[in-house]
Amino acid sequence: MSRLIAFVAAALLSVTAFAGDNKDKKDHSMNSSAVTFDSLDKNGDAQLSKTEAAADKALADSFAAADSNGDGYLSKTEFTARQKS
Ligand SMILES: [Ca+2]
Ligand SMILES: [Ca+2]
Repeated sequence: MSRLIAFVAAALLSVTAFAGDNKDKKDHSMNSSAVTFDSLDKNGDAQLSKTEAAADKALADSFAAADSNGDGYLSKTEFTARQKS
């Protein structure tokens, strides 16, 4: 009986650890990567509008916080500052 409990507990633990691990890896790769300012700036005006930022969900979610001067656009400086924080 206690062996069964130990087995179930171990199985649950490894499942949670695995899931947590996976999620972490995903988040890191999303933050560090692929999506660059230039690739998001579709119209090439050196500012990201909210529409352009919407292509990157993480950026869209933090758009207001990243727009430190509150003009409704992200400059390259604002975009870069957000990535560091
Ligand atoms: Ca733009
Ligand atoms: Ca701004």
